[in-house]
Parts: sequence; structure tokens; C-alpha cells
Amino acid sequence: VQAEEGKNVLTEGVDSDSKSAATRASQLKIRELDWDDNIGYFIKKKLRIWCQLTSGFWESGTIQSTSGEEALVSLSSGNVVKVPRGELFPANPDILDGVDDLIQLSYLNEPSVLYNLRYRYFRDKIYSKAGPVLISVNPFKDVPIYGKDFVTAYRQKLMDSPHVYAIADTAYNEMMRDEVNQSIIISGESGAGKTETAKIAMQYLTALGGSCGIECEIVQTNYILEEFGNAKTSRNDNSSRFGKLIEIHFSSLGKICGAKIQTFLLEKSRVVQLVNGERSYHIFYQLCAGAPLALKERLNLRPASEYKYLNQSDCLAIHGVDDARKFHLLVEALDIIRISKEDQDLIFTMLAAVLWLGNISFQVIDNENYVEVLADEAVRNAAGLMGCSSQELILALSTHKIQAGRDTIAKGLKLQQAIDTRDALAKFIYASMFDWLVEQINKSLEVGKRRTGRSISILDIYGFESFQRNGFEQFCINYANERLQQHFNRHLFKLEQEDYELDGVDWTKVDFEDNQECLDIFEKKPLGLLSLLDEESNFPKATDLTFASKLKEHLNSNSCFKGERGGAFRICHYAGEVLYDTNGFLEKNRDRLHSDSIQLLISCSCQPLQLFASKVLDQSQKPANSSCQVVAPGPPKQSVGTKFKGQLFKLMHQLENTTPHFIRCIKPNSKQLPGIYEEDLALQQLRCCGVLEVVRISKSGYPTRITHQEFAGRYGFLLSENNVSQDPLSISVAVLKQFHVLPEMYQVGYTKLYLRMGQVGALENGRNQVLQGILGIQKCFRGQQG
Ligand code: AD9
Ligand code: MG
Repeated sequence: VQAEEGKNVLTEGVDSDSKSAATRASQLKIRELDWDDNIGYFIKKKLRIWCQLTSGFWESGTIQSTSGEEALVSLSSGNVVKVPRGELFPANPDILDGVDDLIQLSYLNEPSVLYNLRYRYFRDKIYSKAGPVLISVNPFKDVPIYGKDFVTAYRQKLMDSPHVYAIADTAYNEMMRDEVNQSIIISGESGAGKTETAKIAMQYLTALGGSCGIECEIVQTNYILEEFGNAKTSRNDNSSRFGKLIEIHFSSLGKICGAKIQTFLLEKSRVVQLVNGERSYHIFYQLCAGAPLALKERLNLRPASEYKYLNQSDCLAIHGVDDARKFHLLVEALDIIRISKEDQDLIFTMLAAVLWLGNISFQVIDNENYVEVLADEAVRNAAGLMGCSSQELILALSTHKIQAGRDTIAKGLKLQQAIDTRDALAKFIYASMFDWLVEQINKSLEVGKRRTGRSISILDIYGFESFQRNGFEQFCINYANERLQQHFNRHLFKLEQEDYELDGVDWTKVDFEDNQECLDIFEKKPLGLLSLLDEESNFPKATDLTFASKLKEHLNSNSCFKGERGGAFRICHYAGEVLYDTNGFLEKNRDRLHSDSIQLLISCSCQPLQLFASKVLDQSQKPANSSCQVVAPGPPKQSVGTKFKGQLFKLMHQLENTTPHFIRCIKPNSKQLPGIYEEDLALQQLRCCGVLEVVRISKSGYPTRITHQEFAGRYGFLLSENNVSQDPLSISVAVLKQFHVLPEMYQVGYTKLYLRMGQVGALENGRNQVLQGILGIQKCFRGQQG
């Protein structure tokens, strides 16, 4: 992932218009130097370098001297330190401080990239480009760069600095011009600003729509989904706990005419289990705080602090957020997108049922830990809201029916089994309700007669995650990111390929790395991670540990996999190695709802609950892999992993039919505060989101591209013999021959020359020598005249 430092990574075409010839000349010179051979040059000219200190941080300075592998560096702080040469990186000249596009930097090493982003961040320039990718650094404060005037400025091309608006504008224009669907793919870690960025992109697109019809509805759906699918976590007060793709459709006049939302992998466990300091989904607290009296009475609602699912984490409020007010806004939003009052009522009823389920407790009745349900108000309220009798609910939560010959007998449950049954039911109701809500929203936003080629999809999905402990969730998230990274690589490759092909260059000589091997380890059948996980999940006696040893048995020879002691294993992802702990994998992958619970729901008078349960039944009767799009989660025969894989395949298929635009969000600090830039945190994200990879990809072909004219103009005068031919192409080829540039080091396109890394260096040296000679003669001449 790391960019090779000190090498040319520029695409000549990118910056040639924006820089003066003089700047370009000096850039060319610096960028073509080979760092290791040219430390001497940096010493002589006292050029800035970056020096990595033992603390891991970089500081700028100048090299005083070198001796063997060590260098004496005078730091900008005034200190002088001795460091290994390997810890030094060339810095860019001041003139390049804060360039809009990282690709304009002469040196694309990590400290230079970090410095450039930091430089911009402290000047509220939160957006930058890395070639085709937009980088967004979360300001954690309002920056006055949005709104009507800015939309107009970007629309009319009065502004061209990097911005989400510029990306949305390009997508819109390409869609209108080519009638090709577009996508804006936003990634980054939790709290980096993905959801805000997605909203900003939508703000731009909806502003183009003019009047506030469907545009307003789309904005409201964002709001609704956030209240049901976002929660306060330790990383973000408004963290999306699901992935989202919103597909916005346009009419032939370029106005929004409809939209469709798809969601991915809602974090269900949050409904029943919270980490200290975090909250469950916003909607629960809003309902408890803001429901009107009549509704409160009907649902027997109490304050959030009285519900176990909510009070277990000692965190009930978010600083600066008024949950009651938010409830009113939510109801308004539901009204705007025409969710009927009856349906709203059903939603609130199910939410209250979940809360009351959480308050149901069990009493151990013997020394084997078998339990009875405490028949208290929690049971009565939950049953009442679900539309079943207390007795039915009690039975479903404390016994499982099993088949004994021809008879069905009820077997009691032990404490943990009963708790798991109750929690599985609560999770199922919430997740099904979430999917149902998305379905209702989609009905409301439905596009009449849809035409392909006129849509922009915005993907807001969790970025790569690597924590100290990584479980099943990280496993799925990182798998998704591996897929997206492949999409990203292939797209960049395609862009390059198109450029080469258009210019008649043989692109088969360009190598690009792919992460197919890592994807294979997830997807291969029957011996990939997901297949092995399913196999173990279906095997009654299997445990997380037997799963881990199965992985080791079958995958240890794969270079992307390393079995570790106990239940752990490592995967070498494109963004780095991640250590996974298999603890909980099988249960989370199965995510089953016991058939007694399904039967209970079928018998409930609350209509949606019946519907959710019957969907599960329908699905379990189909072959396991044919029904990945059924809405109800946790069907007995389709695992979470397999369902997610199906969703991802569908997503990738959709994205492959679009022209993608990539936005990488960076979180500058973990405090969620403005004005703090933690370098190590930013660097880790730059590595994970592949910003340096973009550079590597653009370097792996022929990174220097110069038009024949430009090349001939710059170097033609170096030809030793007068070239009879005056056409730029012949002059260029003659220059290359004279400087012994090997044929495999360049290609000649119709309009440009394509050179491998470092090839312009020799030419530049020759040019400088000649120029210095000429300058010397001129000085001498003037001297004589004087
Ligand atoms: V998560 O993966 O859903 O946990 P996101 O979506 O990446 O995360 P989010 O968009 O929710 O992060 O941003 C976090 C917070 O950063 C927001 O609540 C804002 O307070 C803040 N933020 C993000 N982007 C901007 C911005 N462009 N301007 C101002 C911003 N504040
Ligand atoms: Mg988010």
C-alpha cells in the first residue's frame, strides 16, 4: 500500500495546464531524482526532507551530512538528530504546499501526503483529490462551503476546487451526456463523515431538481433511516449501523423522478446488547421521550431508563440532542413520505414490544438451571403489543417443542437458552421492522416507468475495520471492502486502459495487482471461509473452535491466511493484516429464530409480525442459496454470511453497470473535535482506504505522459545533429534514441509519449547541463559587454 518514495508518480497531463512552465520544470527536476542516489543533492541545496523520529512522527528538516547508513539531520524544531537514511523522505518544495490534487506532488511519500492534507485541513480546505478520487477530511464543525450559492457556483463551473458538489456535478453531467448510470461510492471508517458526505451529494442532486417534491421526500428518508438505523457509539454519536445504497432516478429533463433504497447488514445485536457508553438505535429513546400521552398510554411506555435493553450501558442521552423533539420531526418525516398513520402506529407498537420483551426475566427453578418466565407486567405488555396471550409468549420463551416419534413434547429451557430465545425474538422483530420500513419507503419513492441510464447511486458503507478484537461483524465488513477495493482497482485499471487504448498504446504491457486471491479465500467453494463457516454452522456439534481448526486444516497453505493459536486466524487484506477471533462466529452466522418463536409470531394479531414470520417460513422451504433477497432476516437455512455474499454480488453487479466516482472520508481525530489532526490516525486510514494504492496503480504503468509537442519543445534542442524533420513525433523519438532510453521504457501514443518511472531524469540532467552551459556563456558575454 505504501507509496514508493521519491519516485515520479505524476501523470503529466494532470498538472500541465495548472502550473507555469517554470514550476513544471523544477518539479520535473525534483521528481525525477532517485532519492537514494540524490541525498547528496538535497544536502548541497539544503532541500527540505521529512525525518521519521523514534516517536513515529515526522518532522521536517535538512540533512547536514551522511555517514554510511546514517544521516545527521537538522530538524525544523532546532534539534539535530542522527537517524538511519531509511527514515528520511524527500519533502516537496514549498510551492507545492497544499496542492489541490496529491498527484501534483513531486514526492508522494506518506509524510508528504499527510502534510498536504493537514495543510489544507487547517485552512478549512477539507476536500482534496488523489487523482480520480476525492478525499474528504471531516472538519467536525460547520464549514461555510455548502448551500445554494455553492451549488450554483459548481454548476456553472465558477468554482473548481475539490468538493463533493464537483463530484456530484460530474456524475450528473456524465449521466445526462452519455445516458450511463453513475455511482458515488463513499467509504471510510466510523465517524469519518460518509453519511454526511452522502447527504451533501444528495443535497446537490436534489438542488438541481428545483421544486420540492420527490427531492424533499428523499431528504426525509435519510432522516428516517438514521433514526432507525443509527446509534451513538464510542466513535460517532450518530453512527450508521447498516450499509446503504440509494439509487436516484432522473427524468429525461434531468429532474429527480424517483429513488430506491437498499440496506445491508443492520447490526442487530445492538437491539439487545450494548457496550458501556453506547446507545441502542435512536428511535427507542425518541419514542420514550417524545410519544404523545395517548400513545404512551396505549403502549404502556416508560422512560428509557426503565428498559433493560436501553439502560444496560449507562448512556441514555446524547450531548446536545433533544430526543423528544426528534420524535416530532420523525413523525413529520413519516407523514411527508406518506407512511400511513396506521403503519406508523404499528411501527411504534413493535418498538414498544421489543422494549418490553427486554424486560422479561426468568427465574431458575432447579439446580440444572431450567427456568420459568416471571409472569409480570413485562410479559403482559409484550404479549399485548404483539397480539398474543401471555401464556403463549411464556411458553415460547421457556420451552422448545421437539418431535419424539409421533408426539410433540415441550422441553424446558435453561437460563441462557431462554435469554437467547427472548433476545433472538427481539432482534428479529426489530430487523424485520427495519426492512419493512425500507420497503414502505421504497413504495413511496417508487419511480414510475424506469429508464436505465439515468440514475445516480450513492453508496454509504462501512469502511475497512481492524480493531484489537475483530469478530464476525468485522469479518463481513472487511469482506465487503475487499470486494469494493477490487471494483476500485479494476475501475482505475480501466481508466488507464482507456487512456492507453485511445492513444494507441499497447496496454497489455501494464501490470496491475489484483486482490482476487484474498477474495477467493472468502468465496471459494467448498473450501473458502464462507463455505466452511456454513458447513460448521449446519453441523450440530460444531463449535467456534472446531470452525477455527477446520480453517487451519484447509486454508493454511494459502498465502492470505494464517491460522493462529486457539480460535484465532489472520487474513492479509489489501489494507493490512487483520486478526479475527472466531468466538461467536457460528451463532452469528446461523442467526436462527427457533421454530417455536416463528409459530408464536404467526399466531400474533399484530399483522406485520405475522408477515415477517411467514416470510421466514417461505424462505426456509426454498433451496438455501436461491433466495438471497427475501426481506426477513435470519431464515433457518440461509446463513448471514451467505445472505450477505448474495447481497454483495448483487451490489457489485449493479455498480459494475455504472460509472463510479470514489470518495474516501478521513477522520482527523478520534475526539470528534475540530482543529485536531492526529497524524497516525490519518495515516492508518490513508493506508486502509487505498489512497496510496491509487498512486501505486497510476505508477505501475507509464506514469509520465507528455504530448509530442511538449516533449519536442522541451528536449528537442538537445539533439546533437540538426533534425531534418520538424514534426514533434520524429524529434521526440530522435531524442529518446540519443539518450539511449530503452524501447521497453517508453511507448509512443498518437498524441503523447508514455514513459516508465524515472525515465525523464536522464533527459532532465542533460537539459540542465546544457542550460547551465548556455547561462554561463550568456553571463560571460554580458560581462564582456559590461
Ligand atoms: V459511521 O461509519 O456511520 O459511524 P460516518 O457515516 O462515516 O460514520 P458521519 O457522516 O456520521 O460519519 O459523520 C460524523 C460526524 O462528523 C457528523 O455527525 C458531523 O458532526 C461531522 N461531520 C462529518 N462530515 C462533516 C462535514 N462535511 N461538515 C461538518 C461533518 N461536519
Ligand atoms: Mg454513517
